[in-house]
Amino acid sequence: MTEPTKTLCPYCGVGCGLEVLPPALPGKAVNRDKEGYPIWQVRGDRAHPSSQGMVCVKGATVAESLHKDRLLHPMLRDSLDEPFRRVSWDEALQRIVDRIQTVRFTQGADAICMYGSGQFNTEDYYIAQKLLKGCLGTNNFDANSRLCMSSAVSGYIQSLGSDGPPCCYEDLDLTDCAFLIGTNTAECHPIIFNRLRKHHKKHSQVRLIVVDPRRTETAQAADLHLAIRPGTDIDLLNGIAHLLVRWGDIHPEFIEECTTGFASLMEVVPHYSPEIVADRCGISVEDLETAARWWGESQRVLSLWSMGLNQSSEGTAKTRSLINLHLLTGQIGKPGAGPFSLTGQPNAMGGREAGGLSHLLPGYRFVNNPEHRAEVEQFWGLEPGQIAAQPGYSAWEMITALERGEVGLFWIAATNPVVSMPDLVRTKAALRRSPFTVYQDAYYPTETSAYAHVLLPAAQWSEAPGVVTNSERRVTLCNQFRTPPGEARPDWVIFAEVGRRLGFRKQFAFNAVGEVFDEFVQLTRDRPCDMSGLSHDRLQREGPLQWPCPETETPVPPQATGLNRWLRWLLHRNEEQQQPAKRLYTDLRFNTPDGRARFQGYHSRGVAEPPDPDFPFVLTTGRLYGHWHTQTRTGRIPKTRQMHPEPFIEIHPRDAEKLGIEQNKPVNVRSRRGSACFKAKVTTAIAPGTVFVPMHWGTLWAENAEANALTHPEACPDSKQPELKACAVQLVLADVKQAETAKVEERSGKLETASL
Ligand SMILES: Nc1nc2c(c(=O)[nH]1)N[C@H]1C(S)=C(S)[C@@H](COP(=O)(O)OP(=O)(O)OC[C@H]3O[C@@H](n4cnc5c(=O)[nH]c(N)nc54)[C@H](O)[C@@H]3O)O[C@H]1N2
Ligand SMILES: Nc1nc2c(c(=O)[nH]1)N[C@H]1C(S)=C(S)[C@@H](COP(=O)(O)OP(=O)(O)OC[C@H]3O[C@@H](n4cnc5c(=O)[nH]c(N)nc54)[C@H](O)[C@@H]3O)O[C@H]1N2
Ligand code: SF4
Ligand SMILES: [Mo]
Repeated sequence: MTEPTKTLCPYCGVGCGLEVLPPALPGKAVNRDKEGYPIWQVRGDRAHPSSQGMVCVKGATVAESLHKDRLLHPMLRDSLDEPFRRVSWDEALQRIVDRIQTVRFTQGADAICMYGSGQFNTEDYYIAQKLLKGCLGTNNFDANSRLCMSSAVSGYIQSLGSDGPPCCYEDLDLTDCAFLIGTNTAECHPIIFNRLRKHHKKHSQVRLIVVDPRRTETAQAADLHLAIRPGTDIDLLNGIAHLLVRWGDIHPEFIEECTTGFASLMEVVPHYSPEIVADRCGISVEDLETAARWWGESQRVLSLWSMGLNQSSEGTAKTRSLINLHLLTGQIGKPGAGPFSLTGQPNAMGGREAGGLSHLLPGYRFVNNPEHRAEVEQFWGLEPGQIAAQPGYSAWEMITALERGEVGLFWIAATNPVVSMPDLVRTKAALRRSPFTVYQDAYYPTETSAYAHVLLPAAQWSEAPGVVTNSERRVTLCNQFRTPPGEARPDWVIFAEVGRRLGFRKQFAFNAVGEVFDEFVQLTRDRPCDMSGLSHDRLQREGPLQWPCPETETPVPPQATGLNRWLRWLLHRNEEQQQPAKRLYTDLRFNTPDGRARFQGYHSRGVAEPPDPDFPFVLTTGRLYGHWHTQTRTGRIPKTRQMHPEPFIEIHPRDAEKLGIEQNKPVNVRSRRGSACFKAKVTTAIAPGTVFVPMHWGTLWAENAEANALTHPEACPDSKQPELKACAVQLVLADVKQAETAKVEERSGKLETASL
């Protein structure tokens, strides 16, 4: 019998285990796609603890995307106006190395920038950090996680002392009250949602609250849907805190013994009476009171959040305001409770562990901490002072540095910024100014390849082994089961080769990816994300494991002696139910110097670009169930493509009527930065005054339907995460004739007339 290969779904941060079998099994017909191409067979891995055999449509169909339109060879050109010519790896890499040396010695190392991705494996991330931050001495490595998780990272760090979601998926089966805010879990983390939904259906006392300006599929399953105005989350969260305090539904012992900064919250909370909050959020006082009552009376409150909070000009304040509620009520460090950030990409977590943002170093360390720098320099065999003391550029700061002509080499890998960055008019103009852009991707073309001087073919999921961490801190080894097409190479192999050619032979003397992982985990020793007990061999043998996973598991020292009776009881109860690493903070000691979690009260500032008479609508953007980001995979799979064949704009019937907009008629949408045109989807699922467009359609997949032609780059001052969830737009009924001739480009290269 053919043994299946164990791996993980390469899409979302749920991290469902997959088993993969070859297209041809003995005695069975060859599994083929519609075009007759043999396709590997994918099924859920029942032994994977995170997903227990479940998969959604994206995981089930992923194998159909692997062979289409791949970038097969390195390609090169001297200017963006020339065609690419195929070159050898040797020529491409030497060109990059020569350019790096020129830039280092003329402009300085900080003129080199790399923009990576939560779709790297942990080993890719780690090697990139070693190359950029270590050997080259520039912290200009940032990832698309900046557009995704960085407000959750800064919120956790500031409130709890370190990054890392404290919860686990079992909490979905144990909670009494699930509070989902700014997350369309049903479409974006479907297997998590299924698990929660099952628990909710089975136990009538379990409450499900969803906070989202849109009546999403997630909201439709809720007992209470709070359709707040975009950007009013802090008002709502402070409003709930106000009522919890007023009703005495708080946990004084927890606050007293386990937290600091309560006074800071109390300065803010009195200003958020139910009437004021209901008015600002556009909800009823009754609904607000219901939410607060359910939070207050539940034994176990679990909150889930994702981009509706993170992608905001006050993203850190939003995530901390949510964590405040958990601290106020002691809803953390116990089963079924806690603030649970759902990670977007498959390895956004691993990226954080490996230090893959421009202010981080491996092992949850910080660039601006001299001890952390010294530890890493010593470990990497570098001179003291080689790691720069200042954080590097964030994703958007790389764009502005390009605008100023300060970047000599821009290296993009495993992300498609010409669709996913905010303000695409500016982004594209900045990329056109780049004197030398390397683009390392699995597919060709993508929207970004048009802006590259060098294209490097990357081996993707299925073609290179590596480790990935999912939202519940569970680390899975993804095994290779296909050979890379053409000359494609794994990302870490490419980075390591460049490192060696630059003269750092000792630092990049790896023979196998398992050695890279072994080295990386040493840097996590005694850190909050301790993975020193993990190796590829162990993960192969024992299956996926959660961190912290120290090399020698020392029993947790009894912390309970100084605590009062209530806390001792809680601890004892937890210990009985716990496996180590299942949940963080079960000893109620946080990763701050004094072991206490920190309250911080914030006033809401609202969105960075509020609507006004010229741009009267708030545009919000997001995702659809069947598509993944910029469609490099899901656009090439018939099933997912048919689920969502074309872009659209959601608009409330009242607004549509006012503007004379009819169902399915084209609408021009303009912001201060750019414009786009979408078919109208008139629906009461969106509130009046707000419109929604999906983020998935770049110029390869539809004409003039880019969400990010409209968005702006204003970002949270702490997390530097741009506000992709709100900008001001105007809507104008489009000239139907003009729209009818709009073309949607088929990936096969044909042009077909869209039925706009
Ligand atoms: N199908 C699918 N699944 C995915 C992905 C994908 O591309 N497709 N991508 C993955 C990635 S990388 C990510 S980051 C996650 C994202 O997962 P989610 O965050 O669930 O997805 P989004 O659709 O971006 O946004 C979530 C919701 O935020 C709401 N929202 C907008 N503004 C506000 C606001 O001001 N307040 C509140 N409370 N809510 C607001 C939107 O209406 C939307 O329903 O999904 C992951 N899973
Ligand atoms: N308006 C708006 N914009 C958004 C968002 C939003 O909600 N609204 N969300 C933001 C968020 S949360 C995210 S995460 C980003 C996502 O945005 P992107 O990162 O731009 O989206 P992807 O399409 O996932 O791009 C991944 C690229 O990596 C390639 N790839 C896949 N596997 C590999 C590999 O192993 N190696 C290499 N080298 N390449 C590989 C794929 O072909 C693809 O081109 O978008 C952000 N932009
Ligand atoms: S829920 Fe996420 S990880 Fe699981 S199969 Fe679907 S896309 Fe893949
Ligand atoms: Mo994301």
